[in-house]
Amino acid sequence: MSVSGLPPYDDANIFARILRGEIPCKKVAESEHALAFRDINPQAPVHVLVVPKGRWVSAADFHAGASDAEIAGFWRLVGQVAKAEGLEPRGYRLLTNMGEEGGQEVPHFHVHVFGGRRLGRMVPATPGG
Ligand code: DGP
Repeated sequence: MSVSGLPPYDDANIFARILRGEIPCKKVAESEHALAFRDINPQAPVHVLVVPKGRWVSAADFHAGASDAEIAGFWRLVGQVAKAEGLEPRGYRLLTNMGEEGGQEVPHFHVHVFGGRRLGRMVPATPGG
């Protein structure tokens, strides 16, 4: 499924295990194509992860290979979570990390939804900061 250059999808990654119900999560919302749950190590008062149910590693991988219905279903749930968590119109941030330089820990494509306070700078000013 991965576009060239990516390692193969790892079915043992933690989000795959959450999707299979092998590991519990604090579920926020679910649709046919995506699951939203609270981050185990929240960085803001609201910190929700939204993951597609398919086996995708990165944003490029997901958007190149997933069906239009999967892509629409995923982003619709992201928006629904922001609204349901009371972040819209207040404000919030969406973020996706990819690969080593992007600081991705879990190799299953996901979007972080942060909110509930002023979030400050977009990216730390210093490398690794
Ligand atoms: P990233 O660096 O974008 O790959 O972030 C992965 C996030 O996943 C990180 O903020 C911590 C979170 N996380 C890791 N393991 C678990 C887990 O078992 N459950 C939950 N809910 N979140 C997890």
